[in-house]
Amino acid sequence: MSYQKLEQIEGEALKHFQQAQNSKELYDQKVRFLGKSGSLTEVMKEMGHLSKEEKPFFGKKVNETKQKLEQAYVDAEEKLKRREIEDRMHQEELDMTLPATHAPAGGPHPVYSVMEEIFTIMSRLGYSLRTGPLVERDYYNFEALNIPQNHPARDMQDTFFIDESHVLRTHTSPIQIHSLESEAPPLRIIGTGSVFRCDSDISHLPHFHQIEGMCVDRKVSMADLKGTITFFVSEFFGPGLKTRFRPSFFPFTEPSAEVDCQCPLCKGKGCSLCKQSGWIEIGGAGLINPKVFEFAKINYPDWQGFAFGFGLERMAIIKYGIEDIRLLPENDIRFLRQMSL
Ligand code: FA5
Repeated sequence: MSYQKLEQIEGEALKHFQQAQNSKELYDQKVRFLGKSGSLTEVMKEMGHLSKEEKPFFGKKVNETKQKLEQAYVDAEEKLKRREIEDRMHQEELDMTLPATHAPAGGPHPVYSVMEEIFTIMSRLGYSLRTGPLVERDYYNFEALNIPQNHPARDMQDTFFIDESHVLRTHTSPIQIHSLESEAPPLRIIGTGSVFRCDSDISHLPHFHQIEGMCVDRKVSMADLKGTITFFVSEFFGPGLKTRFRPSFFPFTEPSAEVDCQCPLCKGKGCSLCKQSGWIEIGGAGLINPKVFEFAKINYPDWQGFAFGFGLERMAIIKYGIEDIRLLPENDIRFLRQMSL
């Protein structure tokens, strides 16, 4: 009777192991047949009714059945796992026909767009790009530009000093000296990059960018300078905004001028951006001072030149009508999105 039952349990267990649809169902069947209170344990309890001679044979048979079922369980479990993986792979198959998810793309910062546009305009006039170090020797930032130690002109630019003889460059004009020292005229160069001053309000930043232009040739006059800047400014802002030149002073140019552009917000009527003047200063310019040529060991008046230096952030606020220059370095994504070009 017990042998018959054992065979019956084996047959049933094998059938249910095969039919289980997932790991949970299979495990439940394992508990049902092989668990502590499972069918096999129950049948072993019947051993008590067997004779002394029969007991070892029956015990052996029960063990064989148990081993066989345990192996059948392992096989069924493996088969189920493989099937589950295959099903998942099938469900998660890559569908190349699905529309792509949107990948947000970045854009150039308005200051860099301004920089690029200026290069494009100036390269049409034969100017090519130069750069220079951000940490400058005092000599290049001041001395060679005819701004001697203890000269009041140094107060024009509030300077961050690194040590006694090095500064964070306060303007891009040192690029003029590097170029004059290392290249032979005639020259038409444009230099750009970060500059630093201890300065901060609605129209001043401590870290801003400038663009420097320099032309050195046999005969250069204020008319050439005015013509170049007028062309450049009207190409950049469009013909709608007027520019004007005001007599000014820079130790490295003589004569010197300040270049103003009409305020884009009030169109010259006066507002908070232009401090009610109707004009915004974009930079300085002038004919290169013979003293600068002397420092750079270039023969004046055989060679003459003009130079100009504009603030890129100022040009950006004029072009895009931005009311506060400090929005530019803040990099608030909502502001930059409005500016995205
Ligand atoms: C200069 O820096 C001269 N190197 C320009 C120059 C070059 C004159 C060649 C002659 C020949 P200035 O300090 O004025 O000049 O600065 C030039 C421009 O930089 C300003 O007109 C303004 O547009 C911008 N700028 C100056 N300070 C700041 C500031 N703190 N934040 C933003 N822009 C500024």
